[in-house]
Amino acid sequence: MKKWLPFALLTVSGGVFGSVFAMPQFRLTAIQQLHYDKLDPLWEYSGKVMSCTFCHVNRGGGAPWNVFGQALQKGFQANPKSNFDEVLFTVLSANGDSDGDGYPDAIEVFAHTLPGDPASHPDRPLAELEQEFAAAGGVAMYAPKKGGK
Ligand SMILES: [Ca+2]
Repeated sequence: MKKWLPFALLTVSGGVFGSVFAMPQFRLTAIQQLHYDKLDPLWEYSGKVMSCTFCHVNRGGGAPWNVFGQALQKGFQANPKSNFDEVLFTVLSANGDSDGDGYPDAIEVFAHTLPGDPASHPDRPLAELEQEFAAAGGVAMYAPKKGGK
């Protein structure tokens, strides 16, 4: 009887809460911290908001990581005691362009393109986006929430 319990739990959680439980914590944090949850009221269930290729090479996630994912890994190595949300904010605040497509990572986040894939980038002039980004609050919009999540 006992050996069936994990299977039974998987079946139950795979139903209603499947997407939420299947979504890794880093992705859950990033989606909310970068306001991607505002794109779809059912983001927790659709699983389509912010693809794994935001940080990973493969659509299914896991190793290897793309250049933006590697920037986050380096951030963790530099500050091993930091939480993910702090590392993410530090990397975005550095105003780097991980994939070298001419659009800084934070601008790509703002424009909903992939900061780790040079084939994905905004199709509008950088100066125009930078102005909009600054008017919306700039990188401070992506600061970790004080007092934890
Ligand atoms: Ca890009």
